[in-house]
Amino acid sequence: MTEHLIDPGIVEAHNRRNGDELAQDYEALARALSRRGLDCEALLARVSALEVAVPSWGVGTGGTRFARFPGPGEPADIFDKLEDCAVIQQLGRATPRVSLHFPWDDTAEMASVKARGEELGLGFDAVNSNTFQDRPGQKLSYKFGSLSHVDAEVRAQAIAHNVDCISRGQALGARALTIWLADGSNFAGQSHLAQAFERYVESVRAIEAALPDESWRLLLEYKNFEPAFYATVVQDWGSCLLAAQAVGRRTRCLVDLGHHAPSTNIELIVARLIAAGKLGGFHLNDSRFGDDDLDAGSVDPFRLFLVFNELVDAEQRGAWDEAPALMLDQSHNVTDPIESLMLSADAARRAHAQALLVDREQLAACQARNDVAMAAETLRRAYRTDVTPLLAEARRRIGGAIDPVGAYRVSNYRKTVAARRPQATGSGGIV
Ligand code: LRH
Ligand code: MN
Ligand code: MN
Repeated sequence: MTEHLIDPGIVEAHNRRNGDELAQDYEALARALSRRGLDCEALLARVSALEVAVPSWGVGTGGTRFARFPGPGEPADIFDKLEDCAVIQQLGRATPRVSLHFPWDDTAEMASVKARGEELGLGFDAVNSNTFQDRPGQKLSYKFGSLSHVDAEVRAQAIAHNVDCISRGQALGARALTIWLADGSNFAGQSHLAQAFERYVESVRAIEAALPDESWRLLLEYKNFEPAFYATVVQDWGSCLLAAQAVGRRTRCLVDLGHHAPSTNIELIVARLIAAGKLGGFHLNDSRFGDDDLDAGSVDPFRLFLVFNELVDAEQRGAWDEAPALMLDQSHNVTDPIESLMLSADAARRAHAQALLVDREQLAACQARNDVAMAAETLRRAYRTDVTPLLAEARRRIGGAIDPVGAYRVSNYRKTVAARRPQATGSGGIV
């Protein structure tokens, strides 16, 4: 029996209040879709199956390198974080797994973390290593790099940390390790560009060799800049793909949407990685300038749709051996993280639903006869469809809230936890 942190009676009352309106809207959508030859119920089943993991660090208030303004009732440890993640799942029903980050989350025994997750109805997604910060008492510093460091001893320390993350992941029932590498240089000449990459690949090979079995995945993130401002070791999908291909079958690329220059065509990168058989996963978020980590779909929902359009197309063509893992990776600096994460999971499902609505036969026919206007309009027609009732009905049917943020506000959850969790101070950056 899952322990619900929000009284199910509150959710039921909220759904009763909004139920009639939803029923009418859902029926109208079903009628409109059926005129287009689409079965709303079949679509609902597909949409309900889409799951997005939540990062443990996402439920804390984020920050910039200038300041952090923590809200009331911030989670103080991994158990508090799990509770907030459970609320997101209870109301939104799209986020059944949590992704942990070490050492941020290694303050407790993994067995008790797993047990608490089970009580709350949560599983565990990819674990994340951290060699971009030095932890207190750490023998060697990562100031000049970690997996690509010039000193073999530092590399060995960073490899050992990643291997430790894998065993923590095993204890949690996770099946993937994600590595985001901050290594790079701030000055031309500071680092040998080719050799740094070779050292990185060699280190990742050692980590892949430590994966427990064939089902495990090693997901490599790339990022165009920051914290290194002259050159980053794994700066783009090209370097990431080279690394994944050099390392082995279980190593794949992870596309964090925020890790690209503003005008980059991300859906094209997605198509290329699928073609190479190396698309392992996503960190969903949105951005206007750089790695802004804004809520998924909040700046450019059309781009999110185009990314999902590639995924649905690849799935329908049977173009991959397994679907990429989806996770949110955002920094909530000015919103309640629980609200942002619920809205972002909804944005992912919305983009997925819209992508499922694309008339692919018509699109292929337009492409074949170079009917550019109608090809573009075929995509836009799917994108313009308001699937809000479908997303709400999918939640309602399995006990979630028709309007997750509305129900959350009525529940007073934040106020309740603020009364027992210590108020966090504003110092420090991310969780
Ligand atoms: C840094 C970053 C990256 C990781 C996360 C832990 O850019 O946001 O995306 O996934 O830190
Ligand atoms: Mn990321
Ligand atoms: Mn990032």
